[in-house]
Amino acid sequence: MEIKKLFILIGIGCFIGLFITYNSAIVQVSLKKWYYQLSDNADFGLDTQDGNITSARIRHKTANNNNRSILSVLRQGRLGNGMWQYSGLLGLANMTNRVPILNSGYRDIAQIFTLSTQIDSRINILKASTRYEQRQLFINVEETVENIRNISEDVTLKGYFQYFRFFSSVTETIRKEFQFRTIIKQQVSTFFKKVNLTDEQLIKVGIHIRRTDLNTPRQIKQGFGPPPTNYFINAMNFFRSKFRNVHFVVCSDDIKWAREHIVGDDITFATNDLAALDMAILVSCDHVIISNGTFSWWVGWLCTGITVKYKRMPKYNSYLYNMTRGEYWPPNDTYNHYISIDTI
Ligand SMILES: *[C@@H]1O[C@H](CO)[C@@H](O)[C@H](O)[C@H]1NC(C)=O
Ligand SMILES: *[C@@H]1O[C@H](CO)[C@@H](O)[C@H](O)[C@H]1NC(C)=O
Ligand SMILES: *[C@@H]1O[C@H](CO)[C@@H](O)[C@H](O)[C@H]1NC(C)=O
Ligand SMILES: *[C@@H]1O[C@H](CO)[C@@H](O)[C@H](O)[C@H]1NC(C)=O
Ligand SMILES: *[C@@H]1O[C@H](CO)[C@@H](O)[C@H](O)[C@H]1NC(C)=O
Ligand SMILES: *[C@@H]1O[C@H](CO)[C@@H](O)[C@H](O)[C@H]1NC(C)=O
Ligand SMILES: *[C@@H]1O[C@H](CO)[C@@H](O)[C@H](O)[C@H]1NC(C)=O
Ligand SMILES: CC(=O)N[C@H]1CO[C@H](CO)[C@@H](O)[C@@H]1O
Repeated sequence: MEIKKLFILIGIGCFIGLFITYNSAIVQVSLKKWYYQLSDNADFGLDTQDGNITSARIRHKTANNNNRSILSVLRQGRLGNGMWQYSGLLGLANMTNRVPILNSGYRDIAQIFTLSTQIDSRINILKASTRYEQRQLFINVEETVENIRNISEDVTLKGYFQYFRFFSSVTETIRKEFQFRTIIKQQVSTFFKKVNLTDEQLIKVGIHIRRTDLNTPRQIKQGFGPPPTNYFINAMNFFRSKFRNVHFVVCSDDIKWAREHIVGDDITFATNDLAALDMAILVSCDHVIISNGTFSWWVGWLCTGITVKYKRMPKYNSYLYNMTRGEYWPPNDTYNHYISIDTI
């Protein structure tokens, strides 16, 4: 009995020790390695040499590429950030010849889109393995790739990867995977029927207005601030003069503000509780008008018509602007056409 208690105490002590090591390391920016003893799951392994652990590795039974190291990414933020992290993972796995695996934090994304990447909750153990943390200030794809290549073990990424160059090598794959599941598409068509916007002749323009969490002085200074009202008015007038039969569909986290400031008899306000449904509604419009925010970025990227963005977003020479070296918006291509509109 006493011995059993002692073992339990030692166990708890080790756990706390690991926990503290793990958490204190999160704040560091450089490479860190953790080794973690697992005994009861054959799928996980530790490489040892003369009894010393040399690396922690997950051996995947299902993948026939067991000799390729795994890449995974922590899940942070909401839908838009989850999409960045997923596409960053796929692109970086491609560039570093690794097997991408998702932790169970990605279930929400997998419920919205049909992802090719396997979710495996056991991947959480990689927290205990090697971790590579994206440097906050610069989004440097080449350096990230080199850093990952320099590690032979499995790697868990931590970061937001809000930069399209992270997934440029797999753009087509991302486009294919980020198609809404049938159940969401059905909700979209139910919505359009409910608000009587099924007329094929009608040019539908989605407007995403994000305000509530972007309005602090710090965020505005950093280049994140919400676009001014006049931007939305000008953007709407751009479409009103371009097409005869245009109707706007507004999705916003501040629908009260939107109703007060965005006026006209050619507007429908969507009041859904589901971010994914809002995104699907906006993307299925012919064209979109977007705000700041990762959610808006993805709406603009996924919509295959014209994407109108605020000309001063991100603010010139701001933190956000510098972070992507002025390349926050991807170039126009087969699917994307960006038009910038100002307040004047
Ligand atoms: C294993 O660890 C012991 C004790 O830390 C050390 O003396 C020994 O050199 C290590 N062996 C290898 C192969 O690293
Ligand atoms: C994987 O590694 C094992 C042990 O290192 C080796 O025996 C096996 O041939 C390798 N498999 C492939 C496909 O390279
Ligand atoms: C990377 O992506 C390209 C384009 O999809 C593909 O042809 C290639 O096989 C991928 N490489 C790896 C290592 O996944
Ligand atoms: C990767 O490893 C090489 C060779 O050891 C080294 O020269 C280089 O600086 C490393 N790169 C990074 C980004 O740490
Ligand atoms: C639905 O919209 C069409 C125009 O697209 C209009 O003619 C019709 O009256 C509307 N129906 C209802 C019930 O509002
Ligand atoms: C962004 O870069 C410019 C030019 O290098 C610099 O003047 C400016 O201070 C930078 N902005 C921030 C927020 O670091
Ligand atoms: C896309 O094309 C438009 C012209 O139609 C141009 O004004 C805009 O700068 C281009 N956007 C990008 C990101 O290159
Ligand atoms: C795309 C982007 O950078 N959006 C930012 C808008 O502002 C919010 C709140 O500050 C940020 O979290 C987003 O990253």
